[in-house]
Amino acid sequence: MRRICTVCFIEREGKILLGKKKRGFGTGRWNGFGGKMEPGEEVFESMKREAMEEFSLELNADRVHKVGELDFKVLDNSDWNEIFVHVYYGTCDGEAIESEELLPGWFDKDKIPYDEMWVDDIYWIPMLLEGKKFKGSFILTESNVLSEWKVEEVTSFGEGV
Ligand code: 6OG
Repeated sequence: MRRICTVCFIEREGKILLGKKKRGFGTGRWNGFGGKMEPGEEVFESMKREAMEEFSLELNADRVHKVGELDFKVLDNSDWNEIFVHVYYGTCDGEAIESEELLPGWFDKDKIPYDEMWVDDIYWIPMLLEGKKFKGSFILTESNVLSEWKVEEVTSFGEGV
């Protein structure tokens, strides 16, 4: 199965907004907000929907920008899943409000809780925080063990996924 997802990181006053996943895939881990794209959705439209559903935040297309593409192969309950993730970074107004899916938390850039996140994050979040664009590919298990990874800095992204 191949899922196409979004993930978005909001910065405000030097802090980064993360969400602790309360249910479903990745429960208990901090991550940006986002999720699986619905059929027929554009990338930004999908992320805007997730921002509203998960944090009651209104995203503005001028204030968040694509910074990364990540390709995962995840061994999950003895099945290999492929996950492609569009990564966005930017800012927005409004208060992030807890939902059934996510608990919000604001973190200093030098205190990102990598040990409570997906194991791949430490290889690309520092690039995001430095304003770089990147592409990464990872092989890992749902129990968060990484077996192969590669991340490279890029200047742009091609069309399509
Ligand atoms: P739902 O399936 O709950 O969305 N995501 C990952 N993020 C990181 N950092 N590492 C991974 O390694 C990931 N796999 C998925 C994409 C899942 C959310 O989690 C992200 C989505 O934002 C395997 O709808």
